[in-house]
Amino acid sequence: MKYWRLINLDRYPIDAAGVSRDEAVIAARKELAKDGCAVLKGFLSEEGISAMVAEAETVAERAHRSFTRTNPYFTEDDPLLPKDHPKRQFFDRSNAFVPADNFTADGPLRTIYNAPGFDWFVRDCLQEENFHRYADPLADVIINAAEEGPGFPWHFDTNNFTVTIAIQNAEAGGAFEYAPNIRAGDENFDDVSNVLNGTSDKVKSINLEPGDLQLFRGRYSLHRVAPLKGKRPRYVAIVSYVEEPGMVATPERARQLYGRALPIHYERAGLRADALID
Ligand SMILES: O=C(O)CCC(=O)C(=O)O
Ligand SMILES: [Fe+2]
Repeated sequence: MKYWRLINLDRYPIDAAGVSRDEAVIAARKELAKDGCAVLKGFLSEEGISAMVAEAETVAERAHRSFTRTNPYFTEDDPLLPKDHPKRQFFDRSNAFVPADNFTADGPLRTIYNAPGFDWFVRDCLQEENFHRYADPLADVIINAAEEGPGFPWHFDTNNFTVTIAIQNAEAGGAFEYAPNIRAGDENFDDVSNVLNGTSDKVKSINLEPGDLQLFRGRYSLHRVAPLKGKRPRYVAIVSYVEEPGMVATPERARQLYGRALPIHYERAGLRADALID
């Protein structure tokens, strides 16, 4: 596949230095500075969207499903806190991640990821100093295939930013909702509580459409994917970058999210153990 047919290069000329590329970067930076979220509408072409839907449908059955109950902080319950504290609010979460080794080099997802200028463009928008591709062969590019159900409940991300490409929406529901910078100063548990119980006026809602590229700083902004309805699954591609070169997941995390771990996960974990002994 040819990247120039999949990406809307007229609007986002990521592969060519010049004024229109710079304008796209500046527009995204402005959105990110405002509330930590930039949506680059129509990043993919119509052909790009169809190719991504077709690829998602082909690999969806290979998704690894996992179910957890989680609070917004991904921490354990703390029985010393009052019952209504946000750290004690647990929600059902179901995940179905298609691991990265299901995406071939000539398929649309990897063609977009490997498009000349793609990494550089994303990095330039986010203005990140330390920016490397995730070296995890199960997780550098994945698809989240979400079916009817609770969506992805309220949480703060543990990573600095997330890069996603919307592929297909559910029949109903699935809005991306977020409370911008709600804990940028302190933890702000009162406001967080209001979001969790549905009484906050600080929540923004966006409807991502197939082909949109989203850059989101989720560490300080409480967010969720609203409950999903209908037979059609919601497909989102997630492209991962990290702060240090060569990083991979721990074997435990790989098994939890992708259902298996590879020799590289064990090797790295072993190396780390050796380093500790030294
Ligand atoms: O599926 C999405 O749109 C984003 C989900 C999310 O918040 C995350 O992966 O941390
Ligand atoms: Fe998130």
